[in-house]
Amino acid sequence: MDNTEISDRLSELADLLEIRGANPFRIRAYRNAVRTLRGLTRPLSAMVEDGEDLTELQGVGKDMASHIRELLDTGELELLEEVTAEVPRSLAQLVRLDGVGPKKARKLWKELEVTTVDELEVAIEDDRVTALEGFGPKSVEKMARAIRDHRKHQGRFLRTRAAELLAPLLEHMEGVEGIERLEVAGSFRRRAETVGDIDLLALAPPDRAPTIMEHFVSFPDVDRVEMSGETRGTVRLRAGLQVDLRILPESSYGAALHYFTGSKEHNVEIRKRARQQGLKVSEYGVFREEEDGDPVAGATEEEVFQAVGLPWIEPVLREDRGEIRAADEGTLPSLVTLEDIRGDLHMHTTWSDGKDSIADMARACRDRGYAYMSISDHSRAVTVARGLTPERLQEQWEAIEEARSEVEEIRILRSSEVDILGDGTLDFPDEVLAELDLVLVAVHSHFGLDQATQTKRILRALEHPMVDILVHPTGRLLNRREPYPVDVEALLEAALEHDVAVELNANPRRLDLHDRHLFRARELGLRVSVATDAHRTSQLDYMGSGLEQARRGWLEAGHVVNAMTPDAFETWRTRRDHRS
Ligand code: DGT
Ligand code: CA
Ligand code: CA
Repeated sequence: MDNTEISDRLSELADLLEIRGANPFRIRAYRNAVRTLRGLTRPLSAMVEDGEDLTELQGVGKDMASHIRELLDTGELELLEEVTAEVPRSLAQLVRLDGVGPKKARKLWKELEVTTVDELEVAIEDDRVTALEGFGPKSVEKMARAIRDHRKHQGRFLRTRAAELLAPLLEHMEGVEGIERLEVAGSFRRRAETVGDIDLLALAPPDRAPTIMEHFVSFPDVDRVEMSGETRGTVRLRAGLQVDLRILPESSYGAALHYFTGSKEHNVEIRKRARQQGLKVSEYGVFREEEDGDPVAGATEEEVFQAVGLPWIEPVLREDRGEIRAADEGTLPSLVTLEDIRGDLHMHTTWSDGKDSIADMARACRDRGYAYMSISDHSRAVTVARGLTPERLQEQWEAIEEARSEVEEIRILRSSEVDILGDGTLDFPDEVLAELDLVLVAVHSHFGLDQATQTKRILRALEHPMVDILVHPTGRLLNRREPYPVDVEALLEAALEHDVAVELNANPRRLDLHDRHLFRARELGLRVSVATDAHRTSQLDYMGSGLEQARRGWLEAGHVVNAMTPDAFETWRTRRDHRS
């Protein structure tokens, strides 16, 4: 272990001890020692080897010296193990955020069960942090900023976020002459949920390339230019997003568009297929293998596909999930679109943690051309979201009645996002569930159960005969919270057995189910509800990102519950005896 690792470990220990509530003098002793260690110019390991007395160092006492020796000898620290058994280790990371000291971290942990940066971000967004004593709006804003900074230089961007960052750049590029086509390829074009970087392709005459490149790198939001060649440039935007630009001639534009759209796995399969036909596919075009003459295709993507005997394949399908074979056999899916959508079956109002009224949501759904919708506020167990008691729920039904007469053009269903309790039972008694038009169920707590227990818990809920839809089935938050450990295959099979639909939560931060699981749901013949979980009218627009995800999962209108005509939907909704 080098000095940095040792001081990091001791600093972490000090943070955790402080969060646990240790004596301030003891904490100060740790911090003083850490300061000394960070300033050392010689390795501690060498000092120990030379037999030096570490307690002669400023601020290093007997305890600290023995910690250091223990770390050097074993690479571990017993005391740290002991403390982390009680205080979640991730809290030490939390206190490293600007504006979150040990006291605040303790409070976040004890009162909101927040232990990670991810969870803090969610809590801030849900307005749960400002409700704590000692957390003013200013200090919370500071934390939010610290989280953004923390994220900035790590990992992938939500595609929707990348789209926001990209829009001004695309507009900027309109200001230069000579670009005949400008398209975003890569994972962005495949509508992946997150993107690593942006791959921009411009079709332009070669003599225009230098001016175009210059214009590209001079975009005001560029933080630094990583590379700027003749036909290829790479910049990093201030927000941290990397953008590649390639300038291409007409003859190879389609081949490059295909190549850089990927996925890599799809490309590999296309090249294999081409080789069997004596062809070679590259980013420059499709060539006959034995000759090195002109390409047989390259100007358009259609041409490239055609050259290998295939119809054009939508980018969302290019993940090597059987799309090439389906294209070959003429069985490519006819993917669901926004025009197919007839309703939205998951949304919140001011009755729980939503920001708009029932009537506002109803008008907004009507304006989107929907024929039906369901109001699904939280049930009582979800106290942080002000879940409804059965009494409040009944009051809400009166309010729904009023909204029905106010907004007549749309059918408003009484629903609820009923919490699945720790043991898999539901948060409302059957008498209450029986009065609902549509029962959604979801997990909001006990994320830490082991996989077998979690799966069993949810299966129990699915077995309940009044359940219609399992919403956000894995609980994940993109880039922020992993799914809870659960056997998704078992969930899907149980949903099929009990005639329960699964949700594709369209919130771009959730997109839960994952596209692979949607694909599996389709295979099993399950029904999927693509729903926004909107907490305000504007979020009803999440439907678009949900549909991109649905399309990546090969879903057609026929698989989607809320693509049914109002009559068909009614038939499905009332498939159970208890509901008329
Ligand atoms: P990302 O950026 O990580 O979200 O994912 P992509 O798919 O945009 O990947 P990226 O930016 O590394 O490359 C863009 C496309 O270029 C990729 O989807 C397929 C193609 N490509 C890149 N490297 C290779 C490669 O080594 N072999 C093949 N066949 N294609 C590649
Ligand atoms: Ca990319
Ligand atoms: Ca790239």
